[in-house]
Amino acid sequence: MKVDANKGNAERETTLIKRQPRVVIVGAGMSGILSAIKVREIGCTDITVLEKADKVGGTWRDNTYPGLSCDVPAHMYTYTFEGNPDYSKRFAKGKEICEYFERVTSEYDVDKMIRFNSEVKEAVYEQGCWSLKLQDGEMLKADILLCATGVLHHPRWPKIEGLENFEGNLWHTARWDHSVDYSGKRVGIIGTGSTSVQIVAEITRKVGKLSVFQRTAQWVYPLFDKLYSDKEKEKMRKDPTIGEKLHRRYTSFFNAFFPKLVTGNKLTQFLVSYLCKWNLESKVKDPVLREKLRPNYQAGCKRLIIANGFYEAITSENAELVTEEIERIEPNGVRTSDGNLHELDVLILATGFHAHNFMRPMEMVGLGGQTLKNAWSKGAYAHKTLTVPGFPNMFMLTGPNSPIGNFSLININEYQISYIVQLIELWMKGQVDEIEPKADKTKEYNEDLQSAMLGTVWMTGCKSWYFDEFGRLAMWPWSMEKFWAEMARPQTEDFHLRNLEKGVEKVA
Ligand code: N01
Repeated sequence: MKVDANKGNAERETTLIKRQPRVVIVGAGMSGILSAIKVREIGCTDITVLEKADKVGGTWRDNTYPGLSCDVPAHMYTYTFEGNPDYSKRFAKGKEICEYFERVTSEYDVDKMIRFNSEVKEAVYEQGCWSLKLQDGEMLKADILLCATGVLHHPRWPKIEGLENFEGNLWHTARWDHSVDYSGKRVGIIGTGSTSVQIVAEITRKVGKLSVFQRTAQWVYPLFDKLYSDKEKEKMRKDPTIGEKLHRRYTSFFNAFFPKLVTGNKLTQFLVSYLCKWNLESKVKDPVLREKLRPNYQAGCKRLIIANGFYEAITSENAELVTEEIERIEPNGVRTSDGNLHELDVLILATGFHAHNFMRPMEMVGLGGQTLKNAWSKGAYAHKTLTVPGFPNMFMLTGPNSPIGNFSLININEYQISYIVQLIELWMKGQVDEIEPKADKTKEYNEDLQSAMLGTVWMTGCKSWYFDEFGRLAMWPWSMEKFWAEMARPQTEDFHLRNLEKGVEKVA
């Protein structure tokens, strides 16, 4: 094990730890790996990570499409306690990021805690204990349940007539079919979100013809990339403080920019809009194409795309932007509302994800037999993104209303886990058996969240995956400073902290 995380912390805590919880973490993506490390740091020794796939990495394992990279600077997209001097460039490729998570998993001995091919189907809570049922019927017990199941995880297949009749090759971007050689072929891609833009930039030069089906134009913010030379990487390897400084610098830079775009800072909005317009106007010379690509809403309303190469690709001779509505899919291609059939050999669905499922379809039954399906029947909600009334001793990473979209998820998850472990420590000290957020505090919190949404850029007139199926904005409407402050320490008065033996609530 690279860092003896057990040792330092276990020594710190030994005198305080009265009992060991059985901790189960669902998911071995970036938040699950982090959770395992951080829960072990407070002295937990009985930790199991259940992963339904056969590898770690979550979204970085599932997404393998050409051009996949991270639009958050790589040195910010690492855990604060473990840098990566080997990144090839500022905005690293998906493969490198996945390799980073694999390395951390093995160097921190998280692999010893993981059980692969273990999908949790059901979790039932009773008297301080979660009973988990796996896909093969095996049962497992947990005192503490951590759901690290990710956000952009369930591919969204569009409801388009005739999709099932397409006779060429068809796949969703998150399930890329590497057995198909698309070079020289007629390829269509539906969608123009962050994923599509990266793919278009990469594959246009290889395909025979590319048809990009755009329903809504998107603002594209220029990505200022940089390659790291062997010399620079060597320097970072020798001196880890360089990577740490970069991490801090990018975090402050990002914070000065993208979250403020959301919360209505006029200067940031002006700068971001200016750079997006400059990007479009300087790279797309054809006035007709340029206007088709120009969004009619404010930059940042939809998730801002940060990318290079898209405008260059879409203006190349073998690419066409199709803005007519898709009428149906036919065996040979896509029929649009102007009557044209766009004949295709390959059709790629860059149509995004069901972003509001969280740990569902896993079924959860909490206190008094209430189900999560019921509790969330009008939309997913949580107390401070982490806990749900009626579901004690259960904590979510990147739960509802986490500040995703415009910040590094790693930063968000590190703050969330630091809050969660403080509550787990109460359990370990024997002070409480059952930790459940109060329903009235959660309601109040969610009312504040929704009223704060009114002032955000997301409400300025566009549709996006930030809205759930009930039309509620499922995002974080405040500053990152507020998020960091809220995650610093749990307000114990927000929770029922129960001693089950004595049947009383305890003040921790
Ligand atoms: O998905 P999206 P994505 N007919 O939902 C269109 C993260 N990410 O996979 O805008 C026609 O953004 C839809 O059209 P419209 C990032 O957070 C991160 O691209 O709804 N079109 C849209 O154009 C991102 O936001 C990185 O009108 C249909 C597209 O499909 C999130 O993932 C890289 C349609 C879906 O766009 C999701 O991005 C990549 C239909 N029936 C992604 N249905 C990083 O670098 C949907 N569309 C970190």
